[in-house]
Amino acid sequence: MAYMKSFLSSNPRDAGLYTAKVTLASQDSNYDSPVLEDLVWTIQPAVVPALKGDATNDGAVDILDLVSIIDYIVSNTSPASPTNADANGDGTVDIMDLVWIIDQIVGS
Ligand SMILES: [Ca+2]
Repeated sequence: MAYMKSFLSSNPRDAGLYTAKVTLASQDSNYDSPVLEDLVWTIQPAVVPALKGDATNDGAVDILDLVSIIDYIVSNTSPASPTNADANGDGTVDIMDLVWIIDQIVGS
């Protein structure tokens, strides 16, 4: 009777590339264990939710985001996170996003 063993290369709870080796074994001394290829899989990092208004993508909503959006409006310089720059989520980056961010800064 053959059975299966699996050995993980490391703890597969964190993002990264993992391999596992599968070995078939038996108490029967005549059993010739087949050579199996290592199992390889990748765990992707969790998707970090976008922070509305964080145009600079530095994890905070502050005056630097206002500057980044103004740069975009005035000189078409793309913000680090165009998705976050669309703070009000209407599909465009414009003065209404500045108002949204100012409301967040003043309101907090
Ligand atoms: Ca917008």
